Amino acid sequence: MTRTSTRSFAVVLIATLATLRAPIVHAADLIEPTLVTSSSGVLTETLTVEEYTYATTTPSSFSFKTRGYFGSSETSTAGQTLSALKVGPTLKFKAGERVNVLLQNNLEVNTDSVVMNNYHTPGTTNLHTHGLHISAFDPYDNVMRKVEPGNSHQYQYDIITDHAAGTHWYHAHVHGSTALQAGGGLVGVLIVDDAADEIPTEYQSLDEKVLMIQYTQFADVKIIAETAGMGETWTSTSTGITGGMAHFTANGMYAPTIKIDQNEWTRLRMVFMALDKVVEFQLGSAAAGLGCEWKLLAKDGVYVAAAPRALSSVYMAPGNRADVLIRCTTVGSFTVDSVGGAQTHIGSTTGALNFQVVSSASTASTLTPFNAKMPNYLATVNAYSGTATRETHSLQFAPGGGGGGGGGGGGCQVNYDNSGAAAYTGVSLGNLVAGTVQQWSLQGSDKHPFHIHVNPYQLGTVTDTTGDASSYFIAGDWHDVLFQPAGISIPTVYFQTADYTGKVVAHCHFLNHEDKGCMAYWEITGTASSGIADLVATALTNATAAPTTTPTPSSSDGGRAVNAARALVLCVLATAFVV
Ligand SMILES: [Cu+2]
Repeated sequence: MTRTSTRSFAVVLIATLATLRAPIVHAADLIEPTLVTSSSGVLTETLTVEEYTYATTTPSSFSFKTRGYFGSSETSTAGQTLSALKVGPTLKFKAGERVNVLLQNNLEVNTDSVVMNNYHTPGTTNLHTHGLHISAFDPYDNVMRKVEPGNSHQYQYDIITDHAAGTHWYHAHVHGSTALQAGGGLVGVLIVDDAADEIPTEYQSLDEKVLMIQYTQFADVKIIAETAGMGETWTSTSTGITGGMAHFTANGMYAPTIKIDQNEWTRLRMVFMALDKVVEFQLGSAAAGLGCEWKLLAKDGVYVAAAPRALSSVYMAPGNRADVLIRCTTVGSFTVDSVGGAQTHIGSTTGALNFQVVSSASTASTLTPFNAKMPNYLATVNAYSGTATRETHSLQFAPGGGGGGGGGGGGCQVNYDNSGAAAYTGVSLGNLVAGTVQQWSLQGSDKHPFHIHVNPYQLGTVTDTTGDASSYFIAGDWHDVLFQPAGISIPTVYFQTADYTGKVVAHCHFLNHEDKGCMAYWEITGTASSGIADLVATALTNATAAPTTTPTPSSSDGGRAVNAARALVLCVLATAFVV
């Protein structure tokens, strides 16, 4: 394994015997999480879940006990005090490779017991690979798996040979402790690296920065810990935490300076996490004077068609990713701001992200628009008219279930196929047959972000009345989290049940709502195949030409065959599902 550990995560240790006041950090430069990459086709890493205390003086002064992922090359800071939130190592690998992650749970022993659809067992954890198109069976992305305090679990992910390149992330996902753990900082970034023939080489060589953007709602996380009867153990509530302390961090740092080179495009791999807030980012007022522009490259780890696309606002709900290209022609500083709005929840924040354009001898150049290579499972399905079976379903996030930080109102329940809204029961809501077109109508995704595991979905018709000519949401885009901002309507999404059988989990990605019962799952049944016969891969093309209508056959499916065989075996071996 190769590591870029020379830039180990530069959290500043504060002597625990000294005062709790952390050193004031004036515009520290952004530091990226430790990068762990694959070598000879294999990535091996241990993620240890450890407690630490985050102590900051900006934007307000407080300390907060929380939890983070520590990689095997990082110094354990268990029990220490840090001036930045600890973000897990970035795991970067390619399609066709094997990823081994040993999850070591060093959390405190639980003092409570499971209470269905309420916050419970804060010490129990697991790992979800949000956005990866992989099996939900052990040892893959089985979010029903529980890793108890003091225990470990070996995950192994064989990434199929035609897995699309993209930006994804990982986080804890035990129903009942997800909001506390992921909302408290148990997050890290996953990158499926570009294949040589996936996007133009001019894009592969761009500078890029990982931006794990968290809007941490400390007071709400505290209340969740108190609900589980472990407020003091989990968050040191005696230090006093109020709602006004919620703030943005980038890679765990408050308001770091993100340096980009003048005249050069930089790729930002943005991942957003908050408990139950969404954000609309726009370039701040200083950007225009510096000749700054940004363009959209990918959403939720899938390249948009005719990339890069003109961009005004970046809309992100918890769990969303946005790969954005940014360039300025003049040296100086500018911000990316969170703008207010009826449904953006996070109010106006100038300087959610802070950039500095550094002098460079480069001259500005243009980028050639392209349509990325797309694998079978991402073949256009939203206008499918072939002979494959079409299953039509509806999913409504209906009010109910509580779910505010303190368990108050504002939550949701899943109403599937008009069966009546109900909280999660731990029972499958039905079967989805492998190799079918899934056409799902969504309701309530203007209040609750819709997330589904295993297969991302393609947007159907989009109605955008916001007046944003570049519209962030266009029919045909792929998402795995969808929150409709005010003025935008996306009633139907599509996907094909390709490559995998087994559980497919869907939930509101306001994770406090999920813990409170706004979650469901289905079983994909039948025989896993590479997908619907007439929905097949397309090659990289220049976007000035129409996307090819005579798709290129997909490459070797060795990885898929291995996965399918493994899934069948593991299906038999899988442990019984227990809530
Ligand atoms: Cu919700």
